[in-house]
Amino acid sequence: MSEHRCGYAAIVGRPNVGKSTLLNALLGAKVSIVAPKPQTTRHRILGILTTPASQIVFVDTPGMHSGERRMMNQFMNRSATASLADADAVLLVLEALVWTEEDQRILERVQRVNRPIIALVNKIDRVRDKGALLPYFDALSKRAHFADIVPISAEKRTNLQGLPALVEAHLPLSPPFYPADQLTDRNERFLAAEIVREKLTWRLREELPYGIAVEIERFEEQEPGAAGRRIAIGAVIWVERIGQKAIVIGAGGERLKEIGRLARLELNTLFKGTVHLELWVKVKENWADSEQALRGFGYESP
Ligand SMILES: Nc1nc2c(ncn2[C@@H]2O[C@H](COP(=O)(O)OP(=O)(O)OP(=O)(O)O)[C@@H](O)[C@H]2O)c(=O)[nH]1
Ligand SMILES: [Mg+2]
Repeated sequence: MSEHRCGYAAIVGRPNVGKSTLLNALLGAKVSIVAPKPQTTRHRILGILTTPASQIVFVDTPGMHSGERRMMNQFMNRSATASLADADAVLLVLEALVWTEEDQRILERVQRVNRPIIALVNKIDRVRDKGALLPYFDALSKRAHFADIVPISAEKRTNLQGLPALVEAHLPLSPPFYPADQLTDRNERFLAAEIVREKLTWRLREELPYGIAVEIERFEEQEPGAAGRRIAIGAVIWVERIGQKAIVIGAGGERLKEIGRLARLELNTLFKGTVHLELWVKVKENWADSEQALRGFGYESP
């Protein structure tokens, strides 16, 4: 135990680069939701990887972004920045062959905390001409001093095996912070709300997902049945305007029904049992600009 290492590794980067996909792949379990649209993750979420020699506490963060004026976006950016302050190592996730002004701004913010930075160049499965990666890595290595630069595909799980060892090397000697069987700091209630929001994000077009929050009003575990656990969940989907309510519900209630079906199926798998899910759609005008509403929905302002 004296050689045991434990600490935090913050996963940061632009929205949509694949941070949450990476966290889930590293853990071999879904603890953070994923969607093909930016700004999917809104909260700091821990993913705990325990081996005999170490415990790495990965911190998934909301994608850092600028240009959004809403209070929710400020909360998201602050939460990502605060995760940096606690980190023993930083995993900066990038998209292969892409370097934007936003990446540059994030790199500068990361450099200010003065921790080892591992650059993870993600989505290499999309790069047809692998030769194009060499000049990209070369340019990247000149932008900052990186402890490592690792090409990966979080989605295809390419080149992830060696990552924990690279991170471990930067962690202090310490006993584990969490029990060996704990995967995340978030409870099932939180995960249920997130899964509903994930299905909404996939099913709704354009801007609408950003104005949606999901709140679990009821989470009741009943006596287990023959098929395992039985859980009754009631969730409210909060939208910002009455017109959005109609869109979420869809003609004849079809869209909401489909979202409920998809969420329920996934929750059955995640919770290893049978979930009964009831969804309501309610309006809370401009909740994403209301500090009180944000706090009510569990947004932390670090
Ligand atoms: N082709 C490819 N797609 C990927 C890879 N990793 C993630 N994606 C896709 O990229 C999109 C965004 O993934 P997320 O994991 O939600 O990205 P994120 O960085 O957590 O995004 P935010 O939470 O919005 O900041 C999803 O459609 C993923 O399936 C990869 O290695 N290859
Ligand atoms: Mg994410």
